[in-house]
Amino acid sequence: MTDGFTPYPAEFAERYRAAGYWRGETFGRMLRERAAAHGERIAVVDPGGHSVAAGERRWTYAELDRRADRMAAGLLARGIRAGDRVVVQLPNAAEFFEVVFALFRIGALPVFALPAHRYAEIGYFCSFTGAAAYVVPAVEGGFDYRELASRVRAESPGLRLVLVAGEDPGEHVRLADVPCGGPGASCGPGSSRRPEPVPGPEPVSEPVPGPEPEPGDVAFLQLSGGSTGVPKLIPRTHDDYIYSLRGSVELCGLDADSVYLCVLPAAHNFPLSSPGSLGTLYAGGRVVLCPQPSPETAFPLIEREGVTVTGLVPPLALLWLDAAERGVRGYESLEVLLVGGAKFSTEAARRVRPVLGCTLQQVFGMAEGLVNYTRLDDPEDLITTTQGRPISPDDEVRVVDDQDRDLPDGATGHLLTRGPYTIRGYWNAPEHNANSFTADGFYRTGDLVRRTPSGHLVVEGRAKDQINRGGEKVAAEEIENHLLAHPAVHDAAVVSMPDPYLGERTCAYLVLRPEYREHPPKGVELKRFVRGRGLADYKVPDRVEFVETFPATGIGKVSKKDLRAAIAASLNAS
Ligand code: OOB
Repeated sequence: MTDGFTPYPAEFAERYRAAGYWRGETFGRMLRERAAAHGERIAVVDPGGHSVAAGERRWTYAELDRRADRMAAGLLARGIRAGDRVVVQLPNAAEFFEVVFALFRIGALPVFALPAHRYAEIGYFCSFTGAAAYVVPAVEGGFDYRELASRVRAESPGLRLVLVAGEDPGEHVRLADVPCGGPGASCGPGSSRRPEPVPGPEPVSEPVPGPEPEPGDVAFLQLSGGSTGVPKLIPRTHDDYIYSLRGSVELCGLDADSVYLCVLPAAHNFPLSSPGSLGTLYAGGRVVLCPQPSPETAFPLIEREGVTVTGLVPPLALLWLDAAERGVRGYESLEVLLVGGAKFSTEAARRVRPVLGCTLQQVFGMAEGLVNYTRLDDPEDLITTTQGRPISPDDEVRVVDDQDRDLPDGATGHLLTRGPYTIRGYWNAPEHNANSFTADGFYRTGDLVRRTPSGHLVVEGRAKDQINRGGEKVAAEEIENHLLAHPAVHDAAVVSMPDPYLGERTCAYLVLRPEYREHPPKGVELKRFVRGRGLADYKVPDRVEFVETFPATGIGKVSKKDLRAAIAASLNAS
């Protein structure tokens, strides 16, 4: 499967194999091996209480392995093939793993959508990837994904199959009716039997028919936080991603006794792989799915399941710290708390050990590849003031000025990176690739960093046109395009504004068309307009400001720097 994929140059691939980073593993075989080694151990705990399943499920490695096989057989029977793209948009439910491991085994590529995505994003993912199938819950968080799926399907001719996890699939197919291939079971699109209860541990089942994916094949498409008009897709291979899992498992101290709480949306790169649920499964540990990130939900689950490690974005870490300080208990078994996705303030970082009694591990990663961790045995000072250093000795990190000239340690510049688990190109995006990668294959992260003498990186800011809303990335241009579709809007510039809780929120500066200036639309109306275009909620501007003209830079471009300064000053004054 090389369509749209920029391969690693042969000499690099050879080097990464020779160094033992790429070991020829695939996700399908990884699960098979874990099931063979310790089939009876619990792999996934889903406490239920969501629309996919009311009750608790505890799946052993053998059961997850068997379910993945049966789901794979059922998907094959319904026409899903190697190389097909399948948009997966599931809440933190056990079925997420059943589906993605089934797709990994077939060699079909999950496209990892987030539960917050709506028509604008999903419609784009389906059409851009030519997705063959789309997997959703029925109704979750008050939102009917079946209706979204019907709308998207009507406009995506390639979308052959919508699978609904949960009881009432509406006009679509119930996910639970797909698995087949169990003892004596029929297998085909016509089979609508209820799934048999899967009995306890039994020998691992037969492999799925068809050629197995190769370790160098693309395993899935992850989403880029983005800074352009439409999101970009990130092709990750079995070899490269599994290496990042192995490295993360080691640096985060995971083993078969680790219990990882998956608090953030399971499909996001951070809770998926840093070390995340896939790292935990790689280590043979236990993944506990958290249906909701509040301390009131998470702490009792940590206590009950003996959770040892979890990952949070900074706003959630603050919420947990505050709850613990108020006397809410239950978190005591936590040994390591990973915080990343956005900058964690030194002040907050210093509270982690005294308040939660565990080791903080800062993580500065990106779905495109490079992941930095503070080490568990780093001095407290490095843990609280830096965002860590790369996983791999072969992660090449350059800090450069505007002309791509290398800067010395201590100077702030653009972070460029290349290495054994960083992509060489976005999927099917030659024009973006020309801007996002240097000629010799370094990825331009868009982050401004400084390197300490110890090799740790400190994130100082961002050069990309993106707002980091508590770890959720908002591409300014994407929102500007939606605002420009409003009849009253002549021009739009979306910038970040400081926020004590999320770090940043979005502010949309608008220049109105002359005929609307006397009676401008209300801010809420514009927000409603953007939401009505089917945009994920976190992308709807938090604030709308009207101006007559935009401040300009020396060469006449909109000066977002001045707009950011203006909104920060006005917030300070109020
Ligand atoms: C993670 O991945 P993405 O792809 O959602 O976002 C990547 C971007 C980075 O380029 C950087 O701008 C920002 O998110 N970021 C941080 C950060 N961690 C990520 N900025 C400051 N401090 C940090 N600790 O967000 C992601 C992927 C894997 C692991 C962790 C986070």
